[in-house]
Amino acid sequence: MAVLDAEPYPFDLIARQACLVIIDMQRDFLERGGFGAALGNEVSLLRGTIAPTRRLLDAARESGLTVIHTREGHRPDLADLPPAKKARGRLPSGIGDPGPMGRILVRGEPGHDIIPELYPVPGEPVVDKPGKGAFHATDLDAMLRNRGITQLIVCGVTTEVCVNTTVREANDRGYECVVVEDCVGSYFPEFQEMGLRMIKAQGGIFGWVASSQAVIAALPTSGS
Ligand code: TIU
Repeated sequence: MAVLDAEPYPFDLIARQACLVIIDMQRDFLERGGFGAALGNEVSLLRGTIAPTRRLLDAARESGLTVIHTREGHRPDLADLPPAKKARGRLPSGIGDPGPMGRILVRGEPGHDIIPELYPVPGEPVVDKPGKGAFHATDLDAMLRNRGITQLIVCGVTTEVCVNTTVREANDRGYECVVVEDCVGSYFPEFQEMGLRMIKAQGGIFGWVASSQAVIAALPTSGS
């Protein structure tokens, strides 16, 4: 066990029971021409998360931590796309429609895939999720339980949407979550701040918040 410097109070990290979960670091959210941009967002605000997440991912791989990636998206036939989600925003070009990186948020299309900087390596599961939360309609919970995982170190985008939804789902299922403040990003600076404050308020109502430096410092050196 290692003590991880976190808010609202130190977190007791048990590396063999912990998993790095990287949420939706997909081209559709982080690059121009994708779904994030179609919603009217400036994607450059998210790109600051890439370098610290890369450093944390390297350290997690080095120390033998379980790493799981998620992607938000839908089947090519859109059978898993709720009509309400398709209609939301009244977008001229929305989910399933052609865009500069292929059909928007559709599995198998270039825009749906994970950015090259954080691409999974063999052995790291990728969870394809149709919703904002990573537990809804996926096998993530089974994967975590099969591996004896009880602690999630959470990175990804966006802080107030898929990260917050996933952390709330995980918290209700009994997992302890540490959200890595410099490895989660929002298109809205005020939502970034509030998204993190909502997690750690009230004695850590949904979990803990820590820096990537603090997480890296608490990881075991490989083999220990
Ligand atoms: N729009 C927005 O902020 N986010 C999403 O739609 N998905 C995720 O956060 N992954």
